[in-house]
Amino acid sequence: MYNSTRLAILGVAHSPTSIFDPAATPARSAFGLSMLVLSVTLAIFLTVGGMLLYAVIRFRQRPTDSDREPAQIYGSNQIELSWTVIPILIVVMLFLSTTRVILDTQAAPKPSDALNVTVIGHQFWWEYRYPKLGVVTANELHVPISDPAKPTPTYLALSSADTDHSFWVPRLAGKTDLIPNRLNTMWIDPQSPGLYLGQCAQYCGTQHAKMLLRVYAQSPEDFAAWIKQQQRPAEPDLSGNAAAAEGQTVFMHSACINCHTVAGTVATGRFGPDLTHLASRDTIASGPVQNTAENLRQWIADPNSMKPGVLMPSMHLNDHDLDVITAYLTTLH
Ligand code: HEC
Ligand SMILES: [Cu+2]
Repeated sequence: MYNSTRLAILGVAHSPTSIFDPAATPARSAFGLSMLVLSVTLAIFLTVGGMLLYAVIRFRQRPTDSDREPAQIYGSNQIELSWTVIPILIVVMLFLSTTRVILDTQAAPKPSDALNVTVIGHQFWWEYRYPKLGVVTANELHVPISDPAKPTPTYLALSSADTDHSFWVPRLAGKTDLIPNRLNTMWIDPQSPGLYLGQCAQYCGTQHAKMLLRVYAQSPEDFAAWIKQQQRPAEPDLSGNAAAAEGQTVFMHSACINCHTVAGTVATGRFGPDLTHLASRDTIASGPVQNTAENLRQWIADPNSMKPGVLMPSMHLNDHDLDVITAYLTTLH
């Protein structure tokens, strides 16, 4: 029993989205604050509950009791003062600690060399733009890890293209909403490399549940290499790959280009995810689908079968066109 409870608690702590396992400064300070509030309120609960339990048992009615009410105490200044002053002190203490965490997180001065990423929420996927670096990608956010001795935080500027969404990667920071025509900001500074998961935390429509978040925290070298690769235009070498070459032609002549961008081509649509480096991503459809050739093909044939309510229509392509478009997309590294 003890062991299974312990395992359950450890399991929660080690789940990839556990708030009990913070891995960046904003999440860590929110975690510290919640533990403080929890311990204060737990102490109050135990004191009040304990006294109540004691009174209920100690002063319960016994068969030998008379029917008269026991003597009542009125107007003890000491008792009244203590139950007024102590709670006020507790509330002031909680207020000050909360204010400090809010200021530390929201009013932290931004280093001039901080990495800026613009995050745009869409039904039902994430657009990430690195304005100073000329990189645009979707669904998989890459950031450098931050060394506490020389912090390199990533600042996110969040907005929405349609309705409200909310960016929540519990191990990195609290939630921040993405609201149309408004710019919200937040920052993260993961300290160890790894994949941090999250989920859109504001109901935004049918596929809200499959609007997952993936943050790849990388060493400075790995991050620089990733940026360099994303900055390259998509120039797949299609000379030895007839299917992909044909797929490129079909793609460029179909409605795909109204919604998708492949940098350096006629495809400049912005309604759907940028596909310039699609093949460099682990997943498609904002997290729930592994980026394999079979999945890509099924996605293009009928996105609704993988993500019901999705805003990409089925283009009713024939098997041949599906094959060649898939072949083309898998070359977009
Ligand atoms: C009406 C606009 C529209 C058209 C036309 C369209 N798409 Fe999409 N596409 C989207 C949207 C929106 C998404 C994001 C869906 C989601 O994840 O919720 C998407 C997602 C994708 C993805 C997954 C990208 C990722 O990184 O998750 C691929 C691949 C894709 N589309 C390929 C195509 C191809 C190939 C065509 C043409 C046959 C096409 N799309 C036509 C809107 C469109
Ligand atoms: Cu959403």
